[in-house]
Amino acid sequence: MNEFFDTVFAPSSAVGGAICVIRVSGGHTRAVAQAILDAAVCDSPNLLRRAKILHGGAVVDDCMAVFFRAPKSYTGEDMLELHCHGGFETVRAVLETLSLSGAVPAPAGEFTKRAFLNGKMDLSQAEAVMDVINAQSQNSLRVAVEQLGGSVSRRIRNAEELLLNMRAAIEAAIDYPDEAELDGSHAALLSDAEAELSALIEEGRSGRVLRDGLKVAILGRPNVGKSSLLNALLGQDRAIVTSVEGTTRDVLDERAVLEGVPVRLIDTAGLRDTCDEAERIGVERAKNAMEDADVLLIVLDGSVPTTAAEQALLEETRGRRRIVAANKSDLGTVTDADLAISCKTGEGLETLKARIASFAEAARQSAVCITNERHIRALELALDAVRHAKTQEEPDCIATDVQEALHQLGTITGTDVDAEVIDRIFSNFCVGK
Ligand SMILES: Nc1nc2c(ncn2[C@@H]2O[C@H](COP(=O)(O)OP(=O)(O)OP(=O)(O)O)[C@@H](O)[C@H]2O)c(=O)[nH]1
Ligand SMILES: [Mg+2]
Repeated sequence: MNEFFDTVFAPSSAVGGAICVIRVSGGHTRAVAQAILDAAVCDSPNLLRRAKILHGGAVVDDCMAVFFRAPKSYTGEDMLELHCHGGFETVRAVLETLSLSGAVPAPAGEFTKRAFLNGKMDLSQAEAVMDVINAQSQNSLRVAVEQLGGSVSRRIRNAEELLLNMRAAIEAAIDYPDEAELDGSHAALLSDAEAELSALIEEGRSGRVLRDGLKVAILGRPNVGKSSLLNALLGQDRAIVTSVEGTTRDVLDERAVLEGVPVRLIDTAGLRDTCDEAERIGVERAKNAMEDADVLLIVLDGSVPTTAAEQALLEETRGRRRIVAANKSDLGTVTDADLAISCKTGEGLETLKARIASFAEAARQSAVCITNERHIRALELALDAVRHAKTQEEPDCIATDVQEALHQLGTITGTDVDAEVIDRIFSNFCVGK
């Protein structure tokens, strides 16, 4: 039993639909197909054929099956896809049959991991697979599909070439100190690499918004209507609303799409000094959410004058990207704010949505390509190394820094990455992908 350790299987579509696709991949795929199918599907690769899945002579399911011959498959290995009936019991029986044939269940992300390890795609493309599946808006889907096509590696190629040229020049200077000297043109190469990396990081910061959503923290003193606003923006009653001050204690983090922009709306506990333990922790969390947010949505009760604490909050957040909204306009407006709104009548809410979405405009308009936090971090480390290289005199020291920058770029595409990092990335995938 389980003698085909290299050959794995997993359902690749949700169980419970009309049809479930179960994938098998690995060196013993043919043997598995022969053991469980009544038709010789491996004799005609890439052709979907009707076949019965058999177990001990009994028919488990009547399905469609297709064989892909290595290396012309998703994983680069021999692969079998079974399109069987999607009912829970059928899928369970087919998986059991596969298990008894000697194949083993695939861990999360195993198929895409094998595709990466077999050179079918680079690491940034493999990561884009999950971004395609998880895309929250048309824009993030478009970018993820481009990344799946290799846009990230194309985008960093320029920086990589500048660094490779730099490395060649330094190596020449080290090997032939009499003939090759490091001159101004080498310093210029480093400056060009610095500019290129800075631009990529800037792009990534706005691109991250497309992928992970614009983080909008809703802040204000108790009872101004923060939770009411969250519900109004979501179009559903998610947060508890009462007339009691201090209703919200925990941080609520909800996804929405406003005017095509994926947004994470974060409702927080009303900011005030309090002796209540749970509420105090809530206020602490609200402050953390404020630090972390891309945009602050500060809610005032527009029907009454602002308090000293609100004035302090407005002062404290002056330099931040923010919208100040005076709620309860249905009760009259006595305070000055960017916008008067009412969660009760809906006044100003459409304008508010448009204002929130406009903060992601840069990401929507420009041809963003880098969106992944891991990639942005690697670019930042590469930039640190290049900046460090600029302060160095000795060719050896410059060479070390340039090599470090190249290494960081290599972690993005996966040409230069630890097994541990690879495992961590694929463990976030779903089973069957
Ligand atoms: N008239 C009027 N009442 C509102 C409006 N928005 C919210 N309220 C009321 O204000 C009270 C407080 O609303 P919440 O949404 O719970 O306020 P909050 O800011 O989340 O309060 P905490 O969670 O305690 O910080 C409730 O009674 C709401 O019905 C509005 O636009 N107009
Ligand atoms: Mg609340």
